[in-house]
Amino acid sequence: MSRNGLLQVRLVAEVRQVELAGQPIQALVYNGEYMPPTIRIRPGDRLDLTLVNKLPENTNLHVHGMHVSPQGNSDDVFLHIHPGETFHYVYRFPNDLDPGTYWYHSHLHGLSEPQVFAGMSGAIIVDGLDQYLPHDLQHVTEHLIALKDFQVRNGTIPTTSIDSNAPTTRTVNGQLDPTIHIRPGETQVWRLANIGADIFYKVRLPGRPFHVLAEDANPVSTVWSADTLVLPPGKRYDVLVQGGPNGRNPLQTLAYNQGGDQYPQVDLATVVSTGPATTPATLPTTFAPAEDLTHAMIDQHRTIVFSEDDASNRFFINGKQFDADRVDVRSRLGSVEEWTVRNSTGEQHPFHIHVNDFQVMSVNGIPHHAVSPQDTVILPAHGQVVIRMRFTDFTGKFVFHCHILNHEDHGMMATIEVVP
Ligand SMILES: [Cu+2]
Repeated sequence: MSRNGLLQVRLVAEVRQVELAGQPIQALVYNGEYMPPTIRIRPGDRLDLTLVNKLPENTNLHVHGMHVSPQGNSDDVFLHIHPGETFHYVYRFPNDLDPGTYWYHSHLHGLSEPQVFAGMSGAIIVDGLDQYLPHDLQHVTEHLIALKDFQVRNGTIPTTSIDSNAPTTRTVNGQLDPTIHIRPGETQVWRLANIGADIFYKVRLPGRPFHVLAEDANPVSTVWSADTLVLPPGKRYDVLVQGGPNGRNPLQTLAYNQGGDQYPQVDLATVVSTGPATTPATLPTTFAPAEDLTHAMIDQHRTIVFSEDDASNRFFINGKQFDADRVDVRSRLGSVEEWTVRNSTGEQHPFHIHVNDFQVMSVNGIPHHAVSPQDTVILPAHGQVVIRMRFTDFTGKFVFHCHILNHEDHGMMATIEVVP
């Protein structure tokens, strides 16, 4: 928790033995923990983050979803922090930073999948969603539900030849099937976040719909409800959940076909509804102000194509593999662009861009009436998504990429430079 607008955090990246699902496993972790500290800040805060690299390889850090400068010692994923090196990040978050759930993780191209898969990711919560909630729902009990999966090979989480389609163990906050308590009729805030490397979740709590307050830490203009929420890697939803009748209810991830991988149904956690029943609160409908780019003047149209070559395990954006020294897209500060992002492959890819959020306008030609911006969207197999975004506040070079980190490491990332 920040004090007087400043939060100081120290993260030590190292190889450590941790206990996962009751067994000792070698992992790559921050501060000795598979589920490292949750960073909690407010809009306008400064975060001074010291990253100590005790790994035998390079690493770096990305604050996913943050509207913050990509330059200097801020959110620059082109940095290489070498073994033995200590680096001081300083993030100056704007006063209008959106409240909700974000996350941090290693973003070193070529090593992002193994480092995140072996444990190097954690959650960030920006306070302030309460301001949009009715008075009786402010300061209700909240639960972070951070989703990660792990596999074990010879007592170690594998960092080479990771098979995202192999049997895997799904965890919630680093725990196997933890218990979440709620009273019958009680309303809670749940912060769902997929902070894993490669796999998707399709989350359901039978009979208890999720009422979405924010998508990718963007508060919605109108609260929407869903029985299931699909979270590709990188995705977050802040939701309201109301407790069901006394008893136990599994929080599940349902079977999901990503097009390449097939994920089975698994129970993630056990929700225990217990205690005196309360009358469920009336849920909000209209929520927060959200910018709508539907009628914006478009300064630039672009087409972006995601493709892959299965035989060589290479992945491309506009026919090219990632090159940190190349600028693929140059955009003007303050301009609004419309991108048609096409997926020419037979599997889904979650498109993600740093620094600025985007508004989804259509999916496969069907208009999408967005109630909030987002920073991660699934590109359907052999399909396309049209997005609009405004490049505000920050100049500099950053990236957009597929958030299946295996694909990102193998080339499915490109650079964008926002210029004055
Ligand atoms: Cu991909």
